[in-house]
Amino acid sequence: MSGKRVVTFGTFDLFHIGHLHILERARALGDVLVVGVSSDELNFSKKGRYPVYPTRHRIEIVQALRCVDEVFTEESLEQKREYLLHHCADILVMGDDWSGRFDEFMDICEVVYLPRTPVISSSEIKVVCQYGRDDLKARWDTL
Ligand code: C2G
Repeated sequence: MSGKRVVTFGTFDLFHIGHLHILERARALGDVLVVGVSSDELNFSKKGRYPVYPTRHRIEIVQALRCVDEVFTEESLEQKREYLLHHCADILVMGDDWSGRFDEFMDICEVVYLPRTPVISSSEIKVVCQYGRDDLKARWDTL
């Protein structure tokens, strides 16, 4: 194995342009992009509800992206250090909603927080599905 390995984590539910853009920017920081997709159970334990799409679907969607090289299931938030070591991370990338939260791993890899894409999120998509997207359309067109 050669090249700089970038590792990132996420749920990637209702996959949207913000997800794509962070994965593309993460991949551009190195040569190999490894994505830990959080399991349904991890989401339930964290948020008290399951994602809309089951783990298998979310993994298949992320795996199919041109910018993604490897995917694994993130089963536990507490195992981040093990995941980073196991996947030989040179860089850990997260969106800046996680700013500072993963600084403890700076002893084993570089930690980079990239700016989130504004306006769009899985939660907002759920709202749009319920109420329509008229007010968001103009903002989404700028992304
Ligand atoms: N993201 C982004 N722009 C958005 C929405 C999300 O850049 N508009 C980024 C997030 O910052 C994150 C990644 O996309 O880095 C995945 O986002 P989520 O699916 O919301 O994942 P999250 O619930 O933050 O799970 O161990 C950490 C968790 O697995 C992260």
